[in-house]
Amino acid sequence: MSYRSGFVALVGKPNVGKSTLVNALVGKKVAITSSKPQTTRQRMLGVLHGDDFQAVLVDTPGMMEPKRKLHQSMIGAATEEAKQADLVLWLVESTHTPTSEDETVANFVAGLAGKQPVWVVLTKTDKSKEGVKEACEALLPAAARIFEVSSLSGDGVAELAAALEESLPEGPPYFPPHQLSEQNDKLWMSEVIREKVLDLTRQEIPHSVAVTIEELREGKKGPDSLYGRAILYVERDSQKGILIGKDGALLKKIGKLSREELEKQWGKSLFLDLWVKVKKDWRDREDWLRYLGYA
Ligand SMILES: Nc1nc2c(ncn2[C@@H]2O[C@H](COP(=O)(O)OP(=O)(O)O)[C@@H](O)[C@H]2O)c(=O)[nH]1
Ligand SMILES: [Mg+2]
Repeated sequence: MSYRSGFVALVGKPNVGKSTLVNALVGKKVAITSSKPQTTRQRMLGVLHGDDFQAVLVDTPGMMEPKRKLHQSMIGAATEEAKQADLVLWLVESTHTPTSEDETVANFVAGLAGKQPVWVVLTKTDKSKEGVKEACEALLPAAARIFEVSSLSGDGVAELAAALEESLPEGPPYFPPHQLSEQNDKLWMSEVIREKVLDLTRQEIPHSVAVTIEELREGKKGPDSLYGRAILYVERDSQKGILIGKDGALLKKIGKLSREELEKQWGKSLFLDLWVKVKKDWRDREDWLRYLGYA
């Protein structure tokens, strides 16, 4: 039998469950997720392996109205990935009737539909609302197929994976058998820390934080230990105070949760050194977006 493979881009408005679905399809956490919109800032890959089959899942930032330079590069990343993919999955929440944001994505996707297959995926079916499916069909009449999944319960995930396996074109394996993502350790570490910030903070703080890893090396306790030093950049002095918290409590908690998750994944002990710095309005600064890997 010939080998099948391809790039599958997941697109949709923020918070519809793109990253959670990538993790569910891959069977391992390869992308961070949170209840806050705009969690994913750059392309993340997850690899779904089968017999003589490989789907490279491209998790993209949510498409929304660009208010900052950061958003422009996020949207740019999502649209570029979609255009280059072999197949596009357009995700819509089954929990709400489509909004104007969904319509914006629908218009973009409609432009692609003539060139590459686009499937609609209704997400979060564990909480779905009636009539949403029909409303989606009205948005994109040309949609070839509609799938329904819950990444939380797992319902429909295997069916979607099987459909990908049937539909992707003949092609080469892009990644070796056991590789599930392409994120290197430093990028993954910065993402895990950012996920904890997203979980533990509110309002503008989650969106104002960027994380860089300044050092990641063997720790003092030998080959089974790691030492990592990260900087959490915020946009204003007031945000720095909030992120550190009273007597450093919040920063400690961010460090503890990040360390525990990374230690479990890597099977090594980790000493994690976190610093908070202010970089005024970095989200609107081209040079900083580049430095942080977002542009
Ligand atoms: N109930 C339910 N919640 C989900 C499901 N998939 C994702 N979520 C939640 O929706 C939120 C956004 O998910 P995320 O994957 O980060 O969305 P993204 O912005 O599209 O990547 C998170 O709080 C997830 O836990 C699902 O199948 N069911
Ligand atoms: Mg995401």
